[in-house]
Amino acid sequence: MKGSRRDWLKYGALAAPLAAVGCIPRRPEARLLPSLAPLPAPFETPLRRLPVARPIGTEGATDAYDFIVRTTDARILPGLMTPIWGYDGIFPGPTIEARRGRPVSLRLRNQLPVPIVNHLHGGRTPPEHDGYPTDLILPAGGFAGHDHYPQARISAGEREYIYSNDQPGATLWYHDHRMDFTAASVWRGLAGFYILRDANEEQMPLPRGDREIALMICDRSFEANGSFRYPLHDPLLREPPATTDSYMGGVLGDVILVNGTPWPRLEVNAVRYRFRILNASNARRYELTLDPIPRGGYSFVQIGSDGGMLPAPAPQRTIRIAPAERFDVIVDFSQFQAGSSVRLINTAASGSVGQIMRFDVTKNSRDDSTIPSRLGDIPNPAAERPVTTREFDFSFSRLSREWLINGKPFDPARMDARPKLNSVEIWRIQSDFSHPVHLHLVQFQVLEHGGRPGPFDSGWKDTIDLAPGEGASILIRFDGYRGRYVFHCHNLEHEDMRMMANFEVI
Ligand SMILES: [Cu+2]
Repeated sequence: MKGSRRDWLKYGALAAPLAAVGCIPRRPEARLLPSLAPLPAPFETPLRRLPVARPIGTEGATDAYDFIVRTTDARILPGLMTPIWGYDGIFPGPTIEARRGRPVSLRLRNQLPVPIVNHLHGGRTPPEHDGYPTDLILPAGGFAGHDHYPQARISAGEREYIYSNDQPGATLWYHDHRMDFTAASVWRGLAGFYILRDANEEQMPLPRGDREIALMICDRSFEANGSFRYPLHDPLLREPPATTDSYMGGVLGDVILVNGTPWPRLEVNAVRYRFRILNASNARRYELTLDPIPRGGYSFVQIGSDGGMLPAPAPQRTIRIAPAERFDVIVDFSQFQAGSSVRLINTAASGSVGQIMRFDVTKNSRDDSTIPSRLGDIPNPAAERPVTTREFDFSFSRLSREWLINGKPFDPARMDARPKLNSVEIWRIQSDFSHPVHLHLVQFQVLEHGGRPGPFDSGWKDTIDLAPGEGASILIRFDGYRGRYVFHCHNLEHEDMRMMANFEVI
């Protein structure tokens, strides 16, 4: 990494004066795409509880689901209709509730006009079911666009995914992963929760039932007619690239949706609630806190992260959440007066995107929930024996105008790492810019993030957000399955613009 870091500094030194005289374009920042429709007033619409999918059947110990992926009109803005792409025709998609040790079979029937690929984010999934970007499900009605990639595995119209659920309980999510087009497909609605439960968590006296709520936060922009606004290069999403060149740094919306509703409100009793927070945005990061912050100084007690329970609860004044990350938190509304309102705000931005939703504390109530002092079992990283250290540099190429890993654009035909099954490795990742780095198959532990342990890095992670110029070391055990997987930046525009690479567990 030292060599490439020096190279980067050298290029940086060269590029700065050249960029100043206009010879070399600058590294593209994520950009706001303003809505053309009037923005709705915040806190008028109640938060939607996301519907839980019902299995269509049970074969042995497997729960089977069958979703039609199709276009429908959703009512998101007042008085306007928004055409969405939805799993079973809804956005967010139906929540899948799974149990550890009990596999799920998910059949997707593609009635969209474009190919789809499904990835269970955070899942330890066999490679053929992981949603490799070129494992396309073509539209049932046929497809006239780009579907030829090296080593692509094509299904016509529909296919089944098997999720083994052989991992600790966690807040996972499923979303589209189509090669070159993930950003636009997710923006249109292809994302849903996948809640994996286990016995350890179920015996804890945490808030449950209607006091355990999944919150999918994402930003979107709207055309004047209410449809989602996105800077498409090809309006039909048939030929790459999907996103216009001027937005290759990432697309930011000006409307915050929580569970598909702009700036909703939720009535709560003055007791503890559990929120499973997911940032499903393409490129936006949030720094979340309550306004007002309770007198004790902590908005949240974090109990879990991407891959499940933390070892112990962690009080947090704010939480920084990058695209694809999850935070499992407890909010104790008994710290507020009945009759008062508390906003969930985003201190990383101002204006419309500086607020998320509002809680209206209605009345006092009995609370028999508690937060256990010990939560999950996380092995001590010092006891692991890593067999190798690999280095990956995430940076922008001014010459090719692509987002690259170790100087190379994604190539399905090239293998970038071959870790051995059941081995432990350290990956040292380095960034030129803001990149939320995600590995498929594994949950890892963060050894060091910007030279020290980060405030949000304890527990199991599958996504780690690097700030500009920042590095991190992560400890990974490659258990589960042999086969080919990807790792990539989860800024979805960066991912589509090639910031992705392969590893094969051998
Ligand atoms: Cu990135």
